Amino acid sequence: MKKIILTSLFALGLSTAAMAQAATDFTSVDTDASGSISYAEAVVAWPDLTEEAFAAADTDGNGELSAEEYDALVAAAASAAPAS
Ligand SMILES: [Ca+2]
Ligand SMILES: [Ca+2]
Repeated sequence: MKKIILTSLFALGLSTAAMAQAATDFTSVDTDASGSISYAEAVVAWPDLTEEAFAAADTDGNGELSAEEYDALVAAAASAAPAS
């Protein structure tokens, strides 16, 4: 089901301009509003995110990122990537 929703989002064209301007705040990435970010949700905003990096960010190992875990991932990504 989740896969179908994500596919629909891509079909709606959210993958072009919206991706370039990646909405990476927690509530935007948590597309099903479950209060946590799954890997499937994360890769929509972070196409280069590997499962390994996701697992590393998931510090409590519950398979999803809390707002706190997600913020830490974003901060790490921001400091690792050169400013554009
Ligand atoms: Ca979610
Ligand atoms: Ca977690």
